[in-house]
Amino acid sequence: MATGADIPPRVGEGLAIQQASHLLGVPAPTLRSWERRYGLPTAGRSAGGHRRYSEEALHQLRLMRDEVARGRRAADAAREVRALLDQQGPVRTRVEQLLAASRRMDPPGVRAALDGAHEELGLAVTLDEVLMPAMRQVGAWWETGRCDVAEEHLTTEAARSWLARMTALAPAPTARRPILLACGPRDLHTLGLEALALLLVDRSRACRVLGARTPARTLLAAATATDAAAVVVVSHLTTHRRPAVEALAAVAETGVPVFYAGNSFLFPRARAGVPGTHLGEGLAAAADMLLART
Ligand code: B12
Repeated sequence: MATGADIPPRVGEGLAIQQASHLLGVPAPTLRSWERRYGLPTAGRSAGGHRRYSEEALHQLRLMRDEVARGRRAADAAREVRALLDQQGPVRTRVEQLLAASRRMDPPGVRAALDGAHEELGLAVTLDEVLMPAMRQVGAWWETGRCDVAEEHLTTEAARSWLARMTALAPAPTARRPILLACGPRDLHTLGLEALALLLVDRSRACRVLGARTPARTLLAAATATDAAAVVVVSHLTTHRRPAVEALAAVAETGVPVFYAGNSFLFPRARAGVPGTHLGEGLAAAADMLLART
């Protein structure tokens, strides 16, 4: 039989469970258990009754694996993945439009997808349900080698330029003390922060985005210089959490209210002892909370 180990598996015909397990780095018993308990994925069967994993099934399993790797319990991870997969209608269409533009390395296409989503669905849904899930998908493609880093960079920059354009068009802020938004001292992931800023300025709230890798002393100086009403710190990688927490603590000591968000703080144990208020996962809900409390 021509099944040498050096011949890459042809997914088109559906992979056997051991091949899928090897490809994804997930043990076969775990794959069986996810299918049995959560119906993820519904693998097809060969004529002999053996599981066969299609491209779509592998995609579902990667999403599941990544959610579990982020630290979610399998049942919660399955719920998240199911919600993403079950998304229908205009939101799904816009996500697909954005991802298709990403695949073509077409920044104007990415911005056009966001324009269309904004027009059809409004700003909050565009950011929380179109842009963020699409970016997560691009990240998963990059991680699994399904796209080059150039595709991720072009998509990110297209999204950031769209956010910048929308921010520039926002109404003049009402004269109030600004909210300062910063990444932790070692964090480069600014997109969530910039999207939150857009939601705030769209509602006439003054804010200042200090951006990537903001040192604690810079944050402190800016909070004083601008007489900030609140400070938000975002951190994405757990390895960068500690300096982010130190920055939060430095500001909190001055009495300015501090808020934080990002994957570094996704789970309750990562929030233990962190000064300030967790903004949660959703951008629109975070904007609501900040507007209500400052
Ligand atoms: C774009 C991107 C980059 C860009 C960022 C550019 C920019 N200006 O933002 C660049 C190229 C710089 C980058 C660099 C790196 N990245 Co990167 N990146 C991404 C990518 C594709 C999108 C990030 C994004 O904006 N996501 C959208 C966010 C907002 O979604 P989310 O993470 O699911 O966030 C949820 C919550 O945490 C929360 N949240 C997050 N942010 C905020 C903000 C606010 C205000 C609120 C309220 C909530 C909130 O809400 C979300 C919804 O639930 C992700 C893929 C992904 N899964 O996200 C990888 C990803 C985050 N990056 C990753 C990695 C590994 C890196 C690098 C270490 C790569 C490297 N080897 O150099 C560096 C680290 C840089 C650093 N020092 O911080 C990993 C992190 C894995 C992990 N958890 O450990 C990811 C997940 C990719 C992957 N699948 O492996 N990256």
